[in-house]
Amino acid sequence: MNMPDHTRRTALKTGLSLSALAATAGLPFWSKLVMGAEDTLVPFTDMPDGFVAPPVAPGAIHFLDTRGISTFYTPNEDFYIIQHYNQPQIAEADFKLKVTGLVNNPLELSLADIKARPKIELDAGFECGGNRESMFQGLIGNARWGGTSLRELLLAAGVQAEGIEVVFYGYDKGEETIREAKVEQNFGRSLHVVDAMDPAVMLAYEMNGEALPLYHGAPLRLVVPGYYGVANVKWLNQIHVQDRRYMGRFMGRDYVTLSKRDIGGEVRWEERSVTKINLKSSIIRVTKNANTHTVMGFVLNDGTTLRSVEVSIDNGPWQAAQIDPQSSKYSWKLFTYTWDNASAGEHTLVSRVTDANGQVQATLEQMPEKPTRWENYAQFPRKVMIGG
Ligand SMILES: Nc1nc2c(c(=O)[nH]1)N[C@H]1C(S)=C(S)[C@@H](COP(=O)(O)O)O[C@H]1N2
Ligand SMILES: [Mo]
Repeated sequence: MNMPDHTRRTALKTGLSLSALAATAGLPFWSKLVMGAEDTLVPFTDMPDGFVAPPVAPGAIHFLDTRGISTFYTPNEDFYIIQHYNQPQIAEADFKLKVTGLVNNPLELSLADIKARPKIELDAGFECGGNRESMFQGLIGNARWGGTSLRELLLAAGVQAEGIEVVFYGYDKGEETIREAKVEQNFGRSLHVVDAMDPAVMLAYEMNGEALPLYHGAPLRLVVPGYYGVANVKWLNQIHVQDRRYMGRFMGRDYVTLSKRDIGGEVRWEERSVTKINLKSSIIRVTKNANTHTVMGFVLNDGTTLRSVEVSIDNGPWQAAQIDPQSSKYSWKLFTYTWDNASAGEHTLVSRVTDANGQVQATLEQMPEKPTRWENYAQFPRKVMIGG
């Protein structure tokens, strides 16, 4: 097989099968993402008329119109925005990051101190744990993050043997009612020390080559590749190492998925924190160019190597889609599928992703019973209307 070197490298890096990539060799994948003058959007009939994504505004949430995704990196201006308290503006001179608790060398670092440390860069895509079908999966984005290694910082601080939990506090805060008490708390999330020591975890001050924007946590945020958005603490202010679980709102009460599952042979209702991204794909756009239709979508997961992404039309056989060769371990993976001979009328399209362990994206019927709204990773059938 004749394959350019960089394609082969990408294949090795992402673990995608060479045959899946071969289909894309020769034609740059991005050219399929960008809508040309000849391309028209095929209307989804499952989308309400006049559906619009909310614009970016101070204090507001923003999700993107996934039909418009046309680049591997989400532009900073369109990356989704979620915050649960305020959006604190921290002057660089006032910013500090404290490392406290069960460490041999407590630290207090300025932004300049952090930027003086060795720089790492990594592509990571994520969605909010509350992303869902009703907003057509718009709480999503993929960016190149630049910053410094959390692991190296923790090594410099010297985590003591009893330190098992690393807590990350933001500058933002709000009032919480816990039992009957009203208290002020900062946004907080935690990682087990083993997960915090993963070399991919980063303290990021750059997003797509620019200074981290205010709404995305300026000047410094945590990025935990392969985790849902909630793990990526924005406006980071303090890292605290302790000898027990952190049970704050966003670990212990909110962003907690209740589901019925098999726990070692016993069926139990279980609550678990939203952490690693479940294996998920979704179709987000269909375009028409002359007689050819192109179906496009994304995959997100926790970084496990993928085996395939497939599309089925009107419950027909699963057909292999092509995955963007620019994809890397923790990025989103955009895919396209060329749909030949689409007949006039309404059609149902669905995608599914399979990972290298043979795990297949579940259908809604196969999902564990789950009364909470977190972690919506079921196959998402879409309906389109092909004109006559
Ligand atoms: N400090 C702080 N960090 C936070 C949050 C927050 O409210 N405060 N929201 C979290 C949630 S729920 C999500 S989905 C992501 C969103 O990141 P983004 O706005 O950069 O897309 O930030 C996470 N980090
Ligand atoms: Mo979120």
